[in-house]
Amino acid sequence: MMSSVRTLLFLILISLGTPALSEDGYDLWLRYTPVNPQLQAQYRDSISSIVVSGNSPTMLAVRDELTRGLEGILGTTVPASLTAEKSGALVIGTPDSSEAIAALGLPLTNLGTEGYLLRTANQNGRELTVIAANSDVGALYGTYHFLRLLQTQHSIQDLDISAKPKTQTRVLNHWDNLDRNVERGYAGQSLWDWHKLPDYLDPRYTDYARANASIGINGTVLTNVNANATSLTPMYLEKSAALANVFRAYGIRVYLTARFSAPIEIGGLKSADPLDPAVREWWKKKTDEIYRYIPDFGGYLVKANSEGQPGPQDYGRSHADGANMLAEAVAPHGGIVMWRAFVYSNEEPDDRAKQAYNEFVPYDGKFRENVLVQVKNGAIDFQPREPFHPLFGAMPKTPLMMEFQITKEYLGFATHLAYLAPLFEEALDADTFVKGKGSTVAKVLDGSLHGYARTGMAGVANIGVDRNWSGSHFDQANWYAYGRLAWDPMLASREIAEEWARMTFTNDEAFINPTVEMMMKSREAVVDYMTPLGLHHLMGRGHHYGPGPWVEGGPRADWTSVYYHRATKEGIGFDRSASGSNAVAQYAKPVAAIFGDRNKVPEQFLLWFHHVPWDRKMSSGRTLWNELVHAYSRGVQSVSEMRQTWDHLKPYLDAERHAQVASFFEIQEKEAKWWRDACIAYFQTFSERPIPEGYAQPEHSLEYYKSLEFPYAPGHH
Ligand code: BDP
Repeated sequence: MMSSVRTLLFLILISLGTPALSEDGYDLWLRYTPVNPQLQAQYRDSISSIVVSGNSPTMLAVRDELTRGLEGILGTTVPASLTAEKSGALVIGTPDSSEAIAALGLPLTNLGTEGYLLRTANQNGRELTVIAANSDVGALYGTYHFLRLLQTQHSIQDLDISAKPKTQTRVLNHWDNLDRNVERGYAGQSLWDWHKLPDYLDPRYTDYARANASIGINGTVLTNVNANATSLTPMYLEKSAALANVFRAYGIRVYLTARFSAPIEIGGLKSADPLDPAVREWWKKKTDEIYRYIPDFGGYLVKANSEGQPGPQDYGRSHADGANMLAEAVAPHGGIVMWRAFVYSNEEPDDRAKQAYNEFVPYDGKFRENVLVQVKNGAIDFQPREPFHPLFGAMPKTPLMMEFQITKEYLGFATHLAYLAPLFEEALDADTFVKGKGSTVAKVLDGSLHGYARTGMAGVANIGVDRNWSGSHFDQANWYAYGRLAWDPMLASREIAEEWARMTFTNDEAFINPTVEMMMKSREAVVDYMTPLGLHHLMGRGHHYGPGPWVEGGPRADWTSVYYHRATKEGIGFDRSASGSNAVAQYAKPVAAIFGDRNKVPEQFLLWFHHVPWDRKMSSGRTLWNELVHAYSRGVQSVSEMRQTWDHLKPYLDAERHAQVASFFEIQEKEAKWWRDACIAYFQTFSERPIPEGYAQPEHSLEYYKSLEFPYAPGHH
């Protein structure tokens, strides 16, 4: 009796699909699990052998990845073969390395060094699947694309796909310190085990490179923008060189941050004046030395004259003077300088949102050709929502690259689910109108709008030693989406979400649809419960954990919340229209006309650009105050819904990952409510209006929220 019940249970379980084995997230989106049996049979029919041409380290990586991937996906080992003599061969290489590919005469000329073709081809009656490129790295990218097709259960019959990246420099910026503390990092310590380098090469470095190559990332800045000159000393260059040696096969170049005062700190000079010949000579020598360690060193990333960092202005020189000095040093080696536009000063009385534009626009055309100016997506600082940075479109003669923040410093650290691709997409799709309608930020970045010779995108990494790399399973999606968008800024966030979810969890539609829906609304939920209607910079002081709309005083006005929300008894919001700071004038006229008019500005930016009376009627018919309460409440509600959705998805994935996401949702729900209640309680002291009927009162007093302290919140120093 018992045994037949057991058999029955077993059969039911089988028919439901075997519960997945426990997973810890380490494999990211490169899990290579079996696809459904029908497809598996089809794939096996199409691929009966692998022919990888060439034996460069990159082609060895191709062979390893394919072997590993196909074995997992097809559930069988696909033999490697030297020639494509049989039907069903999967041939990978370049016309130089592969006779079969050369003989096909494929249209590769327009694909550059990183593009590739995936083709089904016929050769002397044999059917082949071909991954062809002009370079080994192109073949590697093609390989990952091919594996992605299998992982997401696409047909590989009659393949005819060609792709190449739309930006050249696609880098992660690690804000990693030499003591392994990661500034604004929520996934544990830095991956770079500096102390054990260069002798011990953690196998994880290779997996890091694989993950990046799989999404087209081709560079990594190893060190924090708040830089330490020690990273440029021989001892550390040797360590960086060891990492570069691991990454090279995967098409990834190493970059370092350059501390502007390094000539003084490690060079023994009296000055770091960029026009001083001795200083210039020092950087040349130092750069030559770096290239001796790392022959394909990518170049420097620099944060200068910002938040206390040294820079050319310490000597009365300009950003262009500083950037050009370093650019001259790397130029003979083919390197670049990424000079950050994230500059603002408390001494400057003007609106912080205007300062980068004011500082940089006069220098358009004054930078050397191998300098890219790296601009954050918005004019303040990686807030949950910002209008696009007015510098985009305003420097036609200077290549601008985008800087996104993948680590969620302002969107709930690692525990809140906030899928960032919609945020990235919103910035990329924003229309600058500088050359008429359709002059999107994406077109600035891919170089097409202004004819930039150099292009790039940077993402501040969310990676650390946590087993799942990013601190949470869903934060892996942000790393993934960043890479995909750097490769092609026109991709749709929803498609990226689906692709990622299929590879990371399962192809089961019953899981995919609700999960993608949940991801797509997740960032909007954060905006709602933290900073709705254009509010910004309301977080706790220093560590940026939790709400702190009351933050005022201290060393700098532009590091307080009151500077940004400007709440009074009459109203709330920062007047950046012509009657206020006139930041709107930094945008092209058609944009300025919309942002500058409180009746035309999208409500999501209302309080970013305008100071608005509490009783103003919103499009919903509610007063501004009631709308604010409504938005904050809606954000909390959204999180509850996401949490419930996730509870229902339990049958579709392993218990380990499900449980962690589930408990993070509990944290998020609690913290969303905390944000809502604290902000409403605080803003109510200005609005002096009741919480509208049907909405909950804040759970605690304002004094309680203000009394909370978090001296050990992660990511702070
Ligand atoms: C801010 C971070 C700070 C960074 C700075 C930057 O709070 O830790 O150093 O950005 O981008 O958002 O330089």
